[in-house]
Formats: sequence, C-alpha cells, structure tokens
Amino acid sequence: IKAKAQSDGQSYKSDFKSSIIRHLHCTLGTDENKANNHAWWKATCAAMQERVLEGLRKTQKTHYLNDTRAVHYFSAEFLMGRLLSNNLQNFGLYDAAAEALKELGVELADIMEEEPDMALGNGGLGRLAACFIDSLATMELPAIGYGIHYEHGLFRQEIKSGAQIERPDSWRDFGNPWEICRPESIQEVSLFGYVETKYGDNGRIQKEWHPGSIVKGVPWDIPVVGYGGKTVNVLRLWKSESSGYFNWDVFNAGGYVDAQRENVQAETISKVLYPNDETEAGKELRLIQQYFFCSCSLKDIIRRYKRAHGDDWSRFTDQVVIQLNDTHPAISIPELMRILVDRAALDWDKAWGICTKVFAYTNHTLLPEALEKWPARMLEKILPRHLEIIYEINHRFMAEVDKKWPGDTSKKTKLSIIEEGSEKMVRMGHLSVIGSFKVNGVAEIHSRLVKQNLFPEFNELWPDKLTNVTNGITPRRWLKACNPPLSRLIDKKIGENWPLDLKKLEGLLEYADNKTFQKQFMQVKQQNKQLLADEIKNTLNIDVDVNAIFDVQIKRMHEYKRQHLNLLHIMALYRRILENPDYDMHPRVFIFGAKAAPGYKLAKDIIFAINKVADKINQDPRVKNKLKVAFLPNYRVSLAEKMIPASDVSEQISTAGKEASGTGNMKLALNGALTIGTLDGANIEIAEEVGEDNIFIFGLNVDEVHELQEKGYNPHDYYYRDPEIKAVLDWLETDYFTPGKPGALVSIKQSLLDYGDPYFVLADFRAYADAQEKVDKAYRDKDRWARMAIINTAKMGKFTSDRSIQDYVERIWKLQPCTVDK
Ligand code: 26V
Repeated sequence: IKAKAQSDGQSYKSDFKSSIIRHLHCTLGTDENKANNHAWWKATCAAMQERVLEGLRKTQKTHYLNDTRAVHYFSAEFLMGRLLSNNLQNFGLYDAAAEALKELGVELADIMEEEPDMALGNGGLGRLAACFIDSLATMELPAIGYGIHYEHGLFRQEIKSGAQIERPDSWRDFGNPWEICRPESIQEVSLFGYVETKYGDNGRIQKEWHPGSIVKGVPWDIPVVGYGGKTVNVLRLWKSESSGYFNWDVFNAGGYVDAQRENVQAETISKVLYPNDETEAGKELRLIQQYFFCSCSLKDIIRRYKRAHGDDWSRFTDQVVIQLNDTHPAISIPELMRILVDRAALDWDKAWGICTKVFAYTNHTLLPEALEKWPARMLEKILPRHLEIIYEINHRFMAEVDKKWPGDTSKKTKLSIIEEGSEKMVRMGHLSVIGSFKVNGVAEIHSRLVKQNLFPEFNELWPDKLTNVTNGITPRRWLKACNPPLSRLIDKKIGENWPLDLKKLEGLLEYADNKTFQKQFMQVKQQNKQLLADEIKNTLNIDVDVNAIFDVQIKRMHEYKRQHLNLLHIMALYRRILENPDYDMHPRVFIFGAKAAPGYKLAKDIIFAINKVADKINQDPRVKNKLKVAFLPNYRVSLAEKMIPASDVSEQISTAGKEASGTGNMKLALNGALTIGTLDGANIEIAEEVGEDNIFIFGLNVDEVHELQEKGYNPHDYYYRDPEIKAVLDWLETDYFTPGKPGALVSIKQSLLDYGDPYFVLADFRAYADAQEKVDKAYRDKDRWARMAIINTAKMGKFTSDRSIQDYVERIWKLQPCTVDK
C-alpha cells in the first residue's frame, strides 16, 4: 500500500508539475524564468482548479441524476479566507504540490502568501457560514451556499499614529482564480414601482407589481472542496449589473445622462460589504442587497426544481430546505410567497404551507441594536408588494394569536411583525420565526436566552419550534492546515483520521501526563510562537520573547467583548511593575487583533488606547521585558491562521449573556491555548468538555449580571472601593500615554463611569485580575501547563462543524448524504 501511495504521489507530482508549467505558459503568458510569486500562485491555482472543476462536474451530475434533496444556505456573508492551501489539503495534494514546486525552485508557503483573503464577511457569522459549507461538502451532503459577490469585502485596516484607518479591500483586482462566471444562469430582480390590484375572470383578486427598476443578477460560482476531494459543492455569489433593456426606457424618456445614472445604481448593489457587526444601520442599499441576493437565489432554486419537476409544486418541500443565516435573508419569506401566489397562482394557504416547510432560521445575537427592523415606509418604497404580503402574513398570524389568547392585546403587541410607534417598523426576527419551521440559537445558553428573553411568547405558542445547534469550526482549516507541526505530532500518536472524526483527539488524553509528549507538544507551540514573533517583528518592529506567555484576544472590537477590560488589566500590571520593580510575574505578551466598525467611535477609541498604552509599555526600560503589547493590524482569516497556533492564552471575556457563542474560543482551544473566560456562549460548553481545572473561568454569570442590573449597578462603587481600578481609570485622563494630549483616552473612562458601564467591566475587573494571577501561576509550572494544553486539544471533538452540521441534518434539514465517485 505504501509503495502504491508513493507511486501515486510521484505521478500526482509530475502531473501537477507539468500542469503548473502549462498554465504558466498558456494561461499567464509567462515562463519559469520570468514568473514572480504572484504568477506562480496563479498557475498553481489554475492547476488545482482543473481537478476542482472535474470534481464539481461529477458532483453536480450525481446530484442531478439522484434528484437529491439539498440545503440552501442563505447568507449575506461568507468569510472564506484563502483557498489554495485548503483546496490542496482537502484534495490530499498538499505535499505533492509542495514537492512539485520545490523541484521548480519555488516555495509553496511563499506563493500562498500571494493570495488575497476572500473577506466577504464581518466576523463570526460569516466565518461560521464558511466552516459550514466546508463540512457540508466533506460530509457529502448536497448543499449550495448563496450570497453576494461583493466587489469590496471588509475594509483593510491600517493603523496610523495608533488610530484605525479604513482602506478599500480589493480582493479581485488581479483576478480571482477560483470563481467561474455563469452567464447562462443570470436572473432579473425588480425594485421600486407600485402594485396594481386586478380582478381575474374567476373573481379572484390579483396583484401585479409594476417595478420601477430591474437589475440583473450574475452568478459567480466558487467551488467548495470537501475533505477527501469527492464532493465539490458550490458557493454561488450574485453580482449586480444593470439590465440593459430596461434602461432604454429611461434613455427614451429622460435622456442619456439619466440612463447612465441607472447603470451606476444597479452596479452599486453588490459593490461593498457593510462593515457593521452587531449594529443595524437601516440603510436602503442594505435592504436592496438583501432582497437582491434572496430573489436571485430563490429564482435559481425554482429554475432547478422546475427542470426536474415542471409545474408540479407538490414535491418542492421534499427537495428544498433553506437555512436563513440570521435575519439578513428574511425577505426571502415574502419573496417566495409572492412567487407562489402572484406568479404561480397558488392559493395563499397552499403557498404558506410550502413556505413554512422550506425555511429555517438561525439567530446569532441577542443585542437589541443588532435585531433588524425596517421602516415600513422604506419597504413600501423599495418592495411595495412585499410589504402587502407581510401585512397579510401578520393579519393571519394575529388571528392565530387571538385563538390562543382571546382578546389579549398585549400578547398581540409583543408578537406582531409590525412594531407600532412614531414610525412603523417591520421586525425581521418575528417574520423569520413565523415563516420558519425551526429556529435555532448557536450555543446552549444562547438558545435558552432566545427562548426565555427574546421570543418567550413564540416559544409558548410553538414549543417545538425553538431549538439549539451549538456552533462548530472546521478542523481542516483550523488545525490541519494552519498548524502542520501539531497535526503531524497528532497523526503520529493517534493516526490520521481525526480531521474527519474529531472525537478521536481524545486518544491524546493518555499522553497528557507523558513527559516526552508534553515536551513535543510544547516544542511545537514554541516553534509556532517563533513564527508569530517574526511576524510581530516584521509588522510592528517589536521584539517579543517566545518564552513569554502569548496572550491573545482576536475578534471584532466591541464593548460587549470587553477588550477594554483586558486593557485595564494590562495597565494595572504595568503600574504594579512601576511601583515594585521586583513585581513577580512571568513575562507576558498581550496580542490583539480587531477591526472596529468605521462609525463606532468608542470601539475606535479603544483601538487607539491599546496602541498608545502599547507604545509606552514597549519602550519603557523599567518594564524589563516582563510586559509587551502588540496590536497586529488588519485582523483577518489568514492572520488568524498564524496567531491561533502560537497562542498560549485565549481571551474570551465578554459580559455573560452577550456573546451568542463565539467560535474563536474553539479554534484557540483546539490549538492548545487555555481559555480565560466568562460563563458566556460556548465557553460554558468548552468548560464542560475540558473540565474546570483546565480553564480559567471568572466573573459574573448570566443570572448575576441580571441581578446586579435589577438592583441597580453603580460602577462608581467599584471605582471608589478598589484603588487599583481608580488608579488605572485616572491614569487614562492624564497625558502619560499621549504626551502633550491629556484627555485623549478619556472616552473609555467616561463610558465606564459617566455612562454607567453598560457591559459591567468594573464589576468583573477584580475577578479577572485574580484569574490572570492564576494563569501566571499555572504557566510557571511547565508540566501542569503542558498537561492542561494537551487536554484542551484532546477535548475539542464536540466543536467540529461536522457535528454542528450533523445536528442540523438530524433536527432540521433531514438530508441524506450522496456519494460521488472519484
Ligand atoms: C448585523 C449587521 C447589521 C446590519 C449591518 C451588517 C450586519 C452584519 C452582521 C450583523 C450581525 C452579526 C451577528 C453575529 O455575527 N453574531 C455572531 O455569530 C457568531 C456565529 O454564530 C457567534 O459565534 C457570535 O457569538 C455572534 O456574535
């Protein structure tokens, strides 16, 4: 077998080599002597893509011939990152490609750095979608991801004098080797206009929408390669273009200039990803983006269904399930109703019966400011027919509510899709719950809070609708590909099957106390820390010692995630060192990565403060390298892949009840980092898995936060009672960190004192600082730390996204795998 594998490897390698050269010549028009890394990268992708497309063709044919039921994952965001390494790994061609390139005098690792990230998402929600489509393909499940082909993904972050600057992201400027345009599947989408009420021959009222504008949706497909390389599913992203013919009307009526204006508008729709995370802006263009991709995707699904089943709708719900990734695609519900009632002439009840068997909805946040609401007036203008349909859905639903709670108007007010007030608003969460057959939260505690606090009346009405599916991460990207030395070490101990069956990692438990294994495990960590140290040196010119604790907080910048709690603690340590030069602590490097929404003032102030405190500490000789702070700019998937394998400590310190799940917590623990965290989101389930001895839990839990809120929380109590808190907050007001500019950091203090510290930073500070002392102590006991780290890796089996997908399949989607022959 080994000899066969070797000869296969040899032939892969030589095939691959000639394929790369052919593409260098014929696709890129260059040759081996002239090619730079970028050209090599493109040629390698093109060589890979040949196999990928072959897999895609076979998969699509197999799914078609078997007339498979499929899940359609609707998401405004897919945070894919880079694809070359992933596709090579999943095809099992990584080593062959590396060797082929080596023989050509090229380092695979170097050319992989040429690939821009596909950053078509903000954070957790978008990356979850990317992990899920990886798992779906790996598990040989028929699935399509549907989203938007943004021309500019999430902004590139630069740091200038400590402050965040946003620059456009241009991931496609030099072409994207993975995407394929499918002009044969273009769709048209209507917008604006008015609705005409007509009376059909049968006396039935008919509605006709006369749109004011029509745009084209052009599909671009990205192949999604499953691990093992058998199933290759597709991510279909819609790009908006002007629909030529319609603009001729404008041209005739209004002249050339206006016609051009229409053109620009159509193309604006998919221009840029909204960079807000957890704040609803209510912008017209965003609603248009949402409707645009939902309408295109539904029409695409229906086209495919009709090809197999004609006009017979009776099997639609057997073939199609649509998962709504948050409420961003919720407008799909009235859109499908419109297509069924107005276009296919189904009666309402029949259409509604179909809808409510097709859609399922995932909630990703409880933060009130993130719950989408659209002004009814805006819907009326952009989607007049959809607003009517929403009113009709609501009208019928209110009758159902009245049956359950006769005459109870307060129940109706709470449950209604429409929120009455100075401005009528359409609550997309309510629409999603009413239009879906299942609704899930993303971690046990989050799903409990969705039932108890967010949708309690819905839960009373439909006790089986609300459920939980705990999030997960793909171990292919987040261990096998990003941490090769650890993967090899694991392979040697427990075999190579763990990427498909992550519970197998428990096989490492028997080595947790084995001194040799502990040493190997920590050597790998050390090696990864050296690579990150080099990166820190290159980007920030800061020297860090790999013997220090690498303490990492990587996630979007947000008050509820409490990067400022981390910062206050760093300042406290600094102060302790200044007051006592012999202050006893193991050297530590605090490393941050975070983007702030461009309009989120305090989040940007926190970035600024971290950088200013970092400058001061890193240059202060009195600190004697006990403390370093590094803020790595432009946090993104490919940077996460470098930071996570090098982390010792994972900061998961959100206010209890605020972080729905978190997924970075899982990635870090999988790579042997120990969590310091609150009892929030998936931290709770991580703690259950690893055991309380192998995690540093601190702070108020959900009930305690609630109690404190009820009895009245006064942050000043903590400020006056705890001299260290007082000292660090007062320090922010001086010009110590911003020489000549006193008060430059004062907004943080103000938010914590004058504005009531809405996320209980001061209430948790002391518990956090104490937990950090325990971290320090634990790290000094090398054997103990190694043991804890190994146990963390070993116990992460639950958090593979394969398990999440299996949960979705069993509880919601009812899908069957479909084997594709290689
Ligand atoms: C909201 C909005 C509002 C309008 C502008 C664009 C935009 C983009 C995203 C969002 C909501 C983001 C919600 C989100 O990302 N939630 C995160 O989901 C993760 C996956 O379930 C979960 O692990 C995180 O805890 C949760 O914060």
